[in-house]
Amino acid sequence: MSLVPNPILPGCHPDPSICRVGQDYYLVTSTFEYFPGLPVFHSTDLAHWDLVGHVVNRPGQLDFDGIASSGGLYAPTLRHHDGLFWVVCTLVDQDDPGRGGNFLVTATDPAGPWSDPVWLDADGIDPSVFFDDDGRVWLHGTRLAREPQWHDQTEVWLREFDPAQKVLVGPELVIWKGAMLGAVWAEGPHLYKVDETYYLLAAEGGTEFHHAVAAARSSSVTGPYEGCRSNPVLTHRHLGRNTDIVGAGHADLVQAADGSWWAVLLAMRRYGGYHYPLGRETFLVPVSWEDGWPVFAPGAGRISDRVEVPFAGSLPVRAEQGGGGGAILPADLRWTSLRRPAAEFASPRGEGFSLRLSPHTLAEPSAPAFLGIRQQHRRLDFVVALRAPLVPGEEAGLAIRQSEQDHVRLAVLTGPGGEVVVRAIHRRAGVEEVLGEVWPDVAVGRPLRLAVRVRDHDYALTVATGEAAETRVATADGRDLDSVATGGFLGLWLGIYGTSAGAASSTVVEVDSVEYRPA
Ligand code: 6LW
Repeated sequence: MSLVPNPILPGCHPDPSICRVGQDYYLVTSTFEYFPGLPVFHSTDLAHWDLVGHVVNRPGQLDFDGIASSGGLYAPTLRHHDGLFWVVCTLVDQDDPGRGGNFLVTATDPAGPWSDPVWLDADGIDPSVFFDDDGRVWLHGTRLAREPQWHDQTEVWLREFDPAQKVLVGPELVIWKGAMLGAVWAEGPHLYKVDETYYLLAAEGGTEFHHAVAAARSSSVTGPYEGCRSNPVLTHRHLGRNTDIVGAGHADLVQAADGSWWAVLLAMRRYGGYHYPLGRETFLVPVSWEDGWPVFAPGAGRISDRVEVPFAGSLPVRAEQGGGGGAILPADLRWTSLRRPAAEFASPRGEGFSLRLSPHTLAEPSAPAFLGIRQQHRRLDFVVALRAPLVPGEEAGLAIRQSEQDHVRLAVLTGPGGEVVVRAIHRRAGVEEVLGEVWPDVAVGRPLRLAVRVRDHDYALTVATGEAAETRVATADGRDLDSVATGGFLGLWLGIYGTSAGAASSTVVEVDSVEYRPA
């Protein structure tokens, strides 16, 4: 018996989808505009998860250029069938609905390589795939209701898929519109077959405070689907906004090798008021069956911060799960850039990177020189040692990123007189405000240590030279940066960046090390 801490994947890991192959579990989550996209995690006990690769890791697979933050890759579904892993997902461009769409990629090894996408003739988001035991394959997903009875009403469609031709075939059916009258955003559907009955899970209420999981069943894959009388089968919305874990929804089921059932789902850890800078995280709950219906977190009815997984081992918690801490080496799979591969501007060097400045800035939906990792802890130190031989007009440093429009930079600049300036800048809804500035007494290009020391909602931004004590430049407030304040779907990223702000540049910033330490 082992008590496993929830969330199983802390930090921005929304929309989890899971499958089992023998003794091995695999899980993917949404990544929006980050690259590589759709991390693949592996576990043998549902408790310890290793990041083994990404589904989207070649620029030729998908084009993210110009897709604004919180567009990009939405809720993927991961399944395994006949020796092949399948991911179906949506590429979303909120400014250009004609772009992107639903697609399928496959791989024999979940760590990759994954195929190029096959585009599916289906609109909406949150596609899923179900392999029936008669050999038929069924795709389903969510779209705005064609004939809505209320605002933001969605419907779950179902259509057969021909795996040989890789096309949708036959009639399209609408099988679900939500459990509650007036429910918005019935989404994230997944179909299963258990004991000859077809089950549909779908989220509803929207992926914020009112999120919920609903269940329905049918004797036929095409329906009609009968809602569970216990719906919503899991939610935290009735617990109020002061509860620790909010927004529970978007679940996927898996049967463990020992026959027990489990669900992974997203929820948010709120603190310091109704804010959750860590974003939507992946949690685990046990599931039992009663009267032919799934019971989520039996006896508790809610996500707990520790979950008993009888077959879980007592291995140390992995870095991906917020364990350990220390230098994040260049080869660490947690590094992500924006929209395109980091290799286009960064080269590994020792414990860090040589970072070539990009003319793009963090304010553009392009591929700025940015490399970051998810914030996974309420309290942590993120420390960057760098040398930045910048000319006036260029900047490089540390960023706390929500989006193009909302982020905080601790920027190193070279002033007009050739002096080093370290400036904390908050870009809030697209408007920049200087939070503070210091002038370290050091020559341009000499070593600097930039840090953000996160203590709940205080993000203290500091600079130090050599062995000297650090100077606080400013303190940013995480409550201004989380998606409750800014909108969008993301948690915060902490990273390094460098920009020549539109100009051509041959400047290279040497990032000697980056450390992430839970405090
Ligand atoms: C999405 C939808 C959702 O695709 O959030 O939790 C959207 N639910 O299902 C993006 O994560």
